[in-house]
Amino acid sequence: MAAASLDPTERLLRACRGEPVDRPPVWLMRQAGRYLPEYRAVREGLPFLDFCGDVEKAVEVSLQPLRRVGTEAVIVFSDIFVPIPGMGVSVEFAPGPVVAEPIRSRSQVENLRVPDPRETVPFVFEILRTLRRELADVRVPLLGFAGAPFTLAAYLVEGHGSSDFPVLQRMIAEEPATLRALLAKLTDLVVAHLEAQVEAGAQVVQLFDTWAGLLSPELYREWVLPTHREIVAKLPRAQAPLVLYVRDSSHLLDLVLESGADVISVDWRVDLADAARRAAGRASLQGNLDPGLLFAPPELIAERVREAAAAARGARGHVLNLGHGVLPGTPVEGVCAFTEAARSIGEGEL
Ligand code: 1CP
Repeated sequence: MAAASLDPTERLLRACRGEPVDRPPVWLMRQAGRYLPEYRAVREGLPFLDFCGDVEKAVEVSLQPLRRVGTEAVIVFSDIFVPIPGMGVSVEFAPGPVVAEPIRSRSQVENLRVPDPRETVPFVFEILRTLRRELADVRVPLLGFAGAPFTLAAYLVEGHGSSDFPVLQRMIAEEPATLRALLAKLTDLVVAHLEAQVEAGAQVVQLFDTWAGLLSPELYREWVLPTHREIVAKLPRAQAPLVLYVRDSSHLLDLVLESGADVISVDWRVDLADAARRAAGRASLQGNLDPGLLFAPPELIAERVREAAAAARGARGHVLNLGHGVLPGTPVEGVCAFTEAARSIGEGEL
């Protein structure tokens, strides 16, 4: 029984919950950003955190991809680091987050506050409320998001982005109690931030654990899985399903599935058909095209989209997306080819 005329909100919510749909919904991680000339125009000249706090501008850039590239969901424009200054940590963007005084000692962790984000970053919720009003007529769903505790900790401990986070790796080995205390505070912050986003109108929330894939299965089970399970348990998932994204997680998929998240977002290193078998009805899948594919000709993009949809057919639900964010410099036509191909998937093909 695949409903013929679902609106975009019903289609996404049903796909997340594993209920029948006419075709997979489509959106893209990092669908707002530098690849769009109109984003660069609005962003011009403002420090990144000020930009995230400017309600009018953040609403505008959140909506840009809807008009321009035919995405079927809007993700609130913000960053995983937006709630962090409220803990008492000063952060700058260059262009990624840079922490002037990395968190490496027990006393620094003890001094971190776990604020109510409604008080420290009220603009995030105002942006969400405004977006929900704007989207009501077109019935486009609104996503909220947060960085997962491990990924936030990776930047806080290292001080900046890295390909292998050596200071963090050393802390795992030598200062486990400090790291555990930091993860506990970040978990509380993430729960509070996502809860407040749902209260402000987010209909789905996504947790980004971009760097957890660095770990071996043993370390992931010890350091990451408990944070995911706690977040899954504490969020009002009947109201807003939770999508969990772990980049580079092909060696971790069974553990990621143990989180209990409604949707597991996988990257292009994961075989979707295999992931669907392993999920065995426990979770829906999201993904997983290589963002680099969007530089290819439209016919090739369309073919890969159809292949992904077919590969995910065994999953209880599938949300078409990339395996990571849209790359800066991606041709807008490539992004349009992706969403068009997704929208043209008919019931007959699936
Ligand atoms: O305009 C600019 O120069 C700023 C670039 C930028 C943008 C557009 C940053 C700095 N953040 C964002 C927005 C952002 N970040 C969104 C917006 C909504 C969307 O359209 O999807 C989201 C969901 C994020 C999430 C985010 N920020 C993650 C997790 C997802 C991922 O991409 O892995 C991470 C790791 C960050 C940190 C961050 N913020 C910005 C940058 C450049 C980075 C990456 C830093 C690094 O290289 O490690």
